[in-house]
Amino acid sequence: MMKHTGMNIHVIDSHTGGEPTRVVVSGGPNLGSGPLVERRELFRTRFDSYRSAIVNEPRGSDALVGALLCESEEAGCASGVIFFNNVGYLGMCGHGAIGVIATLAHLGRIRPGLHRIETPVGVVSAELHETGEVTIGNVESYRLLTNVVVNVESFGIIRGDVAWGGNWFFLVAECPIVIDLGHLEALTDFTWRVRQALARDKITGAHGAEIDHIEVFGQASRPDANSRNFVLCPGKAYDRSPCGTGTSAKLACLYTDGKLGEGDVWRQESIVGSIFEGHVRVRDGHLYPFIKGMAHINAEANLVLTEADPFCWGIRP
Ligand code: PYC
Repeated sequence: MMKHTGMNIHVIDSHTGGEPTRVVVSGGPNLGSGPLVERRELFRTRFDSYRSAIVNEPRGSDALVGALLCESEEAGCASGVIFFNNVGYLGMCGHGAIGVIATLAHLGRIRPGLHRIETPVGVVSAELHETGEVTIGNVESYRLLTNVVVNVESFGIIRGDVAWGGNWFFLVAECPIVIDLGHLEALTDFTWRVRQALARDKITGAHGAEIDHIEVFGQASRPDANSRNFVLCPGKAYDRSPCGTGTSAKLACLYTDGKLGEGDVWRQESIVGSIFEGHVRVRDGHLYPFIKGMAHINAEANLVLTEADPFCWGIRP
């Protein structure tokens, strides 16, 4: 019989448009109180093994995004949340925020209506509709750089925009590879090379922040969608959903280019065919994206940590 570390981590899993979220309801690291950005730093520096135990193999997968529920600092929030993945920590996460709201509803902690959740990059609103769909009112989003030229190994000159949607994105409007599941390897290879070229050329987000999400666009496969995307996440997994923060960054670019008006609907299709519906609102010259999607709860479990398990704390790169 394996010796138990005494730790059980209660999680609820869901997927939003195919992209998985694992919400840590209890048993995660105790990060105390204070600004969420500081608690995320504490998570990173003192408790990173929890991140790996929760989302990495053998319990998780490269695609899984974790969401640690924390007490919020801001008044009137349903919860605070810190998102993390196979290699580190996120600012916001659109599909994850939709998963968090579905999870809080599943737990009976919230009912349909308007809620707020606090993330390390700001408070977002979340409207839980009677249908179970969720509309996230994201943090302010904007385009930082336009028509940036990078020389990408094996592909040559590629142009794209740098935009913030709660994470930093490089957005390539015209992808040289067909965006469908048959081209996953080629898409991953291309976007990974784009990321490497950005790092080589020291092209960053604001204040030198690393651009760790690459988003490329092509023709939608569904008649009810405006575009289809492929998003490479920081740990080299691709987003199965249309990526909430990536769609926010796209909306910021479209609005700034005059291609989308305030309140106009943009339907972003993902590589697996799921849809996020987005629009923007402008307040005092600041642009706020709204992203609607649906999460489905698909597991509720206790993660068991046993001392004799050589991979108790996950397989790390
Ligand atoms: O939906 O914002 C998102 C997201 C970021 C990384 C994976 N999903």
